Amino acid sequence: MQMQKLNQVIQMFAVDGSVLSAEEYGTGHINRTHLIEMDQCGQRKRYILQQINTEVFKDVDKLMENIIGVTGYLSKKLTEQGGDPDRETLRVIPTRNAGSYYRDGEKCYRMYPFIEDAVSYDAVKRPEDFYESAKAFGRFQSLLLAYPAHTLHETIPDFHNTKKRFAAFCAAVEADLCGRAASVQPEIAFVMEREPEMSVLTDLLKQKKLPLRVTHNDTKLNNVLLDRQTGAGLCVIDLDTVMPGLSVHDFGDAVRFGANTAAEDEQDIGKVSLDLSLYETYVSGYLDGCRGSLTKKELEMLPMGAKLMTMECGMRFLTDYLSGDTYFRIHRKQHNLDRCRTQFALTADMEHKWTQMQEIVQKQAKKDMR
Ligand code: ADP
Ligand code: GN1
Ligand code: MG
Repeated sequence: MQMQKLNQVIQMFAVDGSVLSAEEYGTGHINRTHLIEMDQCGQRKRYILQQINTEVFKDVDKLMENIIGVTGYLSKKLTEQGGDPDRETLRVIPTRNAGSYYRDGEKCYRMYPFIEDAVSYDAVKRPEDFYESAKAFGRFQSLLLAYPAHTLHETIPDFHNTKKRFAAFCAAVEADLCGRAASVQPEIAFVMEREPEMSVLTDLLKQKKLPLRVTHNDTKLNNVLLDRQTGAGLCVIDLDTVMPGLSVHDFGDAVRFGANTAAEDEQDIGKVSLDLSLYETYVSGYLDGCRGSLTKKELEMLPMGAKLMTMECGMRFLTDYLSGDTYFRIHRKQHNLDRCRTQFALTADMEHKWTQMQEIVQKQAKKDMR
């Protein structure tokens, strides 16, 4: 965004001072994030300014209503528990006329204070960090246990309905908008072979064997901030997809991203595998964060959550590749195809390590079963 435009947007928010610098920030695939530094009477203060992706989030009023509701609730809970709401939850900065975001034609912007002395990682460097991220996501879920879930809007309908994602994938293969289907036959076959599994978790939800909870739904490692000094899990961010959902999906999405021995877009598929030790680390941190709130069925289904989130994500990347790369931001040709291939390689490795994945959960859950 041009500096002049940025200045004009920032003017709309209830923040004082003048802009010292602004730079693109983070590696998210959906929104556009800027780190803004302002001078406030000689003091430097930093903010996050985000342009919300309105192609993905069609109803920004509802999206922001969710975020205001959840962050307000978390802030109260944290205060009650002696936490620090200024660092442990996001806070939406209102616009000058008390709105939760600023709309300029098709473009929508929101602002948060930048949480200082915190880090977020795109890959696990130390197992302790992964443990802390798991505990933070588990804690996030347990803090929201009593949140009135019915007041939350579905910001992306059927976001983790794997069965519907499969149907959307089949439609994209059929439409073959870019004529790419012929070149990805092995990937298409990989999905088709696994059709029967796609509905396992949604069926359990329908049968009320898995509880609907308030979940984050996008638990990538870089969506949690860790304290720079102590390394402790600090603040769960990227709250656009906080909706009623399944705990096993939150667990699974984090595992697919963080316990992969390669990056999500690695081009050398030989480098992709499930790191069982990191997987165990995540199980242990997540259970600690959830503080005994997971049911026996949820515990049993954690490995399935990991496998289906990996499968689903790969399928979504492939759907986007077939449809002309309109959803996920790409930085090179075939970026979505590379991403899809890592997810399918990881799914296959999980299938290979299935018994160990189950045994690890059983071992860690012994202290947790109820
Ligand atoms: P996206 O939806 O595009 O993934 P995020 O909300 O995750 O956007 O923000 C992108 C990155 O910006 C995060 O990974 C994190 O590093 C950083 N970030 C976002 N909000 C804050 C904040 N309030 N304080 C500090 N860093 C933040
Ligand atoms: C997107 O916004 P970001 O980069 O944290 C996507 C997730 C995918 C992820 C894959 C709203 O997350 O569902 O798992 O990319 N978010 C949305 O990296 O679709
Ligand atoms: Mg993010």
